[in-house]
Amino acid sequence: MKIVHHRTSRLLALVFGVALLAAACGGGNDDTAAAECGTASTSPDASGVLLLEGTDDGKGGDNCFDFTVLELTAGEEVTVEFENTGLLQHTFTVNDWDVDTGLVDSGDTATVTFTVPEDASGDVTFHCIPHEALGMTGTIQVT
Ligand SMILES: [Cu+2]
Repeated sequence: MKIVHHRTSRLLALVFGVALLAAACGGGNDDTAAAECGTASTSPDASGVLLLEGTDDGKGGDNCFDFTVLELTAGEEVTVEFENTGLLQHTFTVNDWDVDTGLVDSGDTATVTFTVPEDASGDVTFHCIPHEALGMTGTIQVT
């Protein structure tokens, strides 16, 4: 049995190409296109500001949040400063709470302020609108 080693540059080109194709088609479930975004968590500072980035995954993909778990408290006011340090346009969007930055260009920062609903609990999903299908999603853990 022959073992094939992918050359890094070829693999990166493939991942990027598939990502573009999937984004253009608005879908795609090819596992090779899914970003590996990690599981880092964060929470707002004492003044309610939460810094979040739309960024790359360090492996050639461009469709990650730098934190994929946000720890929020029911009833608290949160200001998300969403910086796009990636290459493509990204959003920070919480459908359940009508929160959306709109498309943010590479290098730009968008700020959105919202109040976590008093009756919220458990896990709420956030995502980037253009790249949800590529795994650019995260979880808000409400306590
Ligand atoms: Cu995105």
